[in-house]
Amino acid sequence: MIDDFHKGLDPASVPQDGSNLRILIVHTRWNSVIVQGLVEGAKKAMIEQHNVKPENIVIESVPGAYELPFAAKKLLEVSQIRAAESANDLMGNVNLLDGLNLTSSSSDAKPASSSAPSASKQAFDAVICIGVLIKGSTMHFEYICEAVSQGIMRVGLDSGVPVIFGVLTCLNEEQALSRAGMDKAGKGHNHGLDWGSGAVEMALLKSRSL
Ligand code: DLZ
Repeated sequence: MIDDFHKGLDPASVPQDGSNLRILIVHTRWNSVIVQGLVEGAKKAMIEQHNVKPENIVIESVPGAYELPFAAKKLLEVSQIRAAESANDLMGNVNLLDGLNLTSSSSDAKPASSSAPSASKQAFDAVICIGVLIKGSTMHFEYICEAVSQGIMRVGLDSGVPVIFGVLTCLNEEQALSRAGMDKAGKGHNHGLDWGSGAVEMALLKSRSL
């Protein structure tokens, strides 16, 4: 047994400053108590360890884990279109969402004279998908786990924006509670903390010039 065994993610070798990042958390409403603990963990790490501004963490919910990849893809695309639209506004007031059948109000577009895009017009730099899947007595669990893990990876690779796999795939509720740091014995570790740090590190890696 290693004496200084550390559960979870070791810190990166250099500080990861997230003060200019905008992060999307999409979480499920299935297993909501445990999911909420994980969401809080992710927020805590981003704000307290990486200086992400609380107003730059956007939180959306979906019914279950199966819906996570679709929501991540759609919300990411909308944020990218809004950011492009905002950049366009600075130059010539073209609204890219017009005609795309996406819910956006052009009334909140900035006038051409405004200086920098507001934080809400910055595209997301990373997405964290958070959910808890607990095995039942049928094959449902296996199908959903496979679909969700593949779907989340696909959104990240297709978009070029890191998408963190914050989905616990547990055999029972005790395992899930422990991995959210909510077990009675207090020996668990909140994986949400690691997902928050991971999102910041990957967002910075995405824009790093090597
Ligand atoms: C249906 C279902 C079941 C049985 N279990 C879970 C679960 O443990 N965790 C979770 O996030 N979602 C579950 N769902 C819902 C599915 O993810 C999905 O929302 C529905 O199949 C509708 O597409």
